[in-house]
Amino acid sequence: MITLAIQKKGRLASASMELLNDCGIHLHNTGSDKLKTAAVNFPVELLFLRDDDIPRYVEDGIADIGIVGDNVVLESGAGIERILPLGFGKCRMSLALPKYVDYNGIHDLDGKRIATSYDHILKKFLKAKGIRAEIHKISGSVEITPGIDMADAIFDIVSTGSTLISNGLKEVETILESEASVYAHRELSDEKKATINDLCFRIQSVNTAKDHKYILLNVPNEKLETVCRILPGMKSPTIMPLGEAGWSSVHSVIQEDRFWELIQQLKEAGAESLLVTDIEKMIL
Ligand code: PRT
Ligand code: ZN
Repeated sequence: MITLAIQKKGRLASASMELLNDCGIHLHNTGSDKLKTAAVNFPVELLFLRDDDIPRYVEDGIADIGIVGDNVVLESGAGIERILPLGFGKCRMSLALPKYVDYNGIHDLDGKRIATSYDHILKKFLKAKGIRAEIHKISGSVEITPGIDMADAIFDIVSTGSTLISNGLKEVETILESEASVYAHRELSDEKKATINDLCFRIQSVNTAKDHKYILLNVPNEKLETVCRILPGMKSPTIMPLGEAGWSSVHSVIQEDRFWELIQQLKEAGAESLLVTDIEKMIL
């Protein structure tokens, strides 16, 4: 049995629960006020926590693993191991200034007041760059501080950038990229490691499937070679003869992020009747 800590409420909470569900892990229904719950069909118990508490719970071994943003783990300084990035909760941590202030490089921040909730990450970064600045740690609404003359700059999480824009700020330096990841306690029994490997295998199969599409297309035999050269596939594509003489059906798997580009190329190469479907699980 392993204990997995996930965020109770917030940006990572529903994606974490959805991921477990996609992995075929079903939970005992314990209502919305739950602090912990066990799965009915997998040896895992879930702890629902504030995201800031997750690194410490994993470091102390109260939870064996946790799903939490890389930014939160770095800020906590917890000695835990990142075992699997998950591809959701993506964001960056950046320095931003009022948009009318000139910016020529990091040394412009020397002697300035910077507001942030992430003072450890910022301190480390400024030290490495040899910048002396006054760090003002505040717990929320960092983006309003330059407007009320509490700070000259901010260091905060950015996703679309619209919060910065609506507060009259511009992003000037990205210090780190972050996403939700699985982190593990440093010393685990072999039995727990095996269960965690099983869980990570399921997660990878689900996430790889999300990044790919299954496609079927009809191709005149004389164009097969050109079409197959365009298709990356997992190995080579499957080719089957169609009922109509001189035509074949080609099946393959393509990456979601190259989808539109490849479809266009395939059409130009003579493919017809393209059918595209989602893949539920994919094991490489
Ligand atoms: O209650 P609890 O402590 O558990 O949650 P929380 O309020 O501390 O965190 P929560 O749920 O807001 O975020 C959890 C994690 O999601 C963060 O630690 C990041 O790893 C990740 N994440 C991804 C984000 C964002 N995107 C994000 N956009 N966290 C916060 N934001 C905020 C940001 O602080 C800023 O105010 O959204 C605003 C910026 O968004 P844009 O799109 O306008 O740039
Ligand atoms: Zn938090």
